[in-house]
Amino acid sequence: MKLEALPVIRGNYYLENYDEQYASYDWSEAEKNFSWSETGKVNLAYEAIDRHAENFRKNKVALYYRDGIRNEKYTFKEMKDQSNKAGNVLKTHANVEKGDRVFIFMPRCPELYFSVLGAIKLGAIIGPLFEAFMEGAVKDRLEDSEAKVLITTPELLDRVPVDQLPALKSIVLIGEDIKEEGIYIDFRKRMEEASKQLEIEWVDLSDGLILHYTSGSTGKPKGVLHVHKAMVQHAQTAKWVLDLKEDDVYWCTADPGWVTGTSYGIFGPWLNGVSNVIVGGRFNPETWYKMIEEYGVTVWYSAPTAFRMLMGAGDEVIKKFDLSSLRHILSVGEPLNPEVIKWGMKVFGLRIHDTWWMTETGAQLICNYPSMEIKPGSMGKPVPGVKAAIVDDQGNELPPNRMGNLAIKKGWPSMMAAIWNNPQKYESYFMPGDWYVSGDSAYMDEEGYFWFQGRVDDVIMTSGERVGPFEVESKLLEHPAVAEAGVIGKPDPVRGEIIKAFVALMDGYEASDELIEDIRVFVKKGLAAHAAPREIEFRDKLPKTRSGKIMRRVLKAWELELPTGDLSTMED
Ligand code: 6R9
Repeated sequence: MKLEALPVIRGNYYLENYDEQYASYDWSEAEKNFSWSETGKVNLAYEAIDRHAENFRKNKVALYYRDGIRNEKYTFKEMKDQSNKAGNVLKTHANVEKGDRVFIFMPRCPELYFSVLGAIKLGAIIGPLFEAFMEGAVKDRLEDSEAKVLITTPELLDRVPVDQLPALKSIVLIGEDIKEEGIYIDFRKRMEEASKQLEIEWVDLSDGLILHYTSGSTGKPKGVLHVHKAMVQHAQTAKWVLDLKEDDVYWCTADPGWVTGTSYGIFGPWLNGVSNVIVGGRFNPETWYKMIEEYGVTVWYSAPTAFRMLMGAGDEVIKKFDLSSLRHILSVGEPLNPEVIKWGMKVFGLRIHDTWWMTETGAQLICNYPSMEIKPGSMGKPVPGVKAAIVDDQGNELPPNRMGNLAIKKGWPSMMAAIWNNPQKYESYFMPGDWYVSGDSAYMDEEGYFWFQGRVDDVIMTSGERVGPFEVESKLLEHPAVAEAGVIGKPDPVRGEIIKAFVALMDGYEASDELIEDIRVFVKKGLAAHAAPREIEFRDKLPKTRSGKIMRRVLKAWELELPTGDLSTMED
């Protein structure tokens, strides 16, 4: 589905002349922004925090933290002190050394950020976990990574099967009335007495930084390892794509348990010395708008599900807030429906810019830049220094408008360095020709814009026609009764597959045969006859990952009455 291209919004961008910069860009240019290119002393936490604490940004606010109870802010100098203290706590009481895995399992709070940075300063590999993980999910990850230290809260402790984790040597607890016996350490008490002086562990660019566990369609979640070198791309894309500048107030809504919440919730903004808003607690439309108003958020990075939920909350609530500080909005994680972009235009007067990347890619690769025309429904074009293409199953590049595997030429700075303990899995991502194969299917149009079609295994073949579930889902979402939609191919003896849609209805709508027919006709008229779902089933809620992706494999399992497999990344 192609909508008419919309014009560029505002000037003054880093990528003013995208085509020229794309043609000539070399990542070594971005490396020159870092002192390590001269000193040889590398540590991401130094570049993100200490460097600013020692320059004119010393008293600039680095972190605005807010939840239902806490309302705090920390300057770069204070962040340096706090992360040094946290580093000292981990070093002195938990013997954290370079290369150790330090996992963090707790809700967002300032201490989470102090300890993440403190652990990185020691050269440890951090492993952030979603607070909603249950015991099995926690165990799988700590076991596979052989985590030595876990930082958590007393409330979450009963989901940590300590006696089944022999590698786990210390548990740092953040909370009240902590008893320091056995392997338990009271974070707050130890922070009070910790020194603000910490000697940073200088590492190599190829040393481990962070492990993010991510689920595939089969097997247990795998640990995607990123190294310090990724900072080059975190910093550079935060300029090009997020368009971050000195006076911006930036808010990324993602949790650090998801790669977006680290690459762009911690590293990207702070590597650029930008004030970063972190909001804890649950999603709530009023609270979210209030945060934008109160902090004067200028650049906002979120995800389609969140935008759709805001959309579902109605436009009345928006009118209560002054959101005029916003100048740039971005989205990641799943297809951004043109419908949502239209809504964004209407209520914020801004286009929401889609960005495509993955846990494995570590940073943004294909994006709608603020400086270029965006095409709603398209993910945009590759960032300079990144070669993207559509390839067939043998690694041959396909011409424009042909659907195939979305692939990236190996070697961008933030590419994953390993799959933890699983070299075979790592190798399986690559194809002859040095292509990293994403597992997404897409096509590229004549102007070089990439259009997402689905995960490779989600694409539907019906009566010989290829149908991307996203297109159908997008169209379904335009129907006034549809709140959420997930589309799968259901095996069919005649047509190969037929299109089946699972739909959650907006409040105030009742399931009925008339409504089913109305929705079917709507898609048929709006998209194509072959794209209209032959079957529509209503459900109260659809299964989604915590980052908002409709879990089509769960829908498929429902449909075929098969086991649903690993659900550890599913939201509550
Ligand atoms: C950052 C992140 C990666 C998968 C990816 C794709 C989907 C991400 C998207 C998108 C359509 C976009 N995805 N961004 N699909 N348009 N702009 O999301 O990482 O959780 O590893 O997911 O998400 O299918 O392959 P991760």
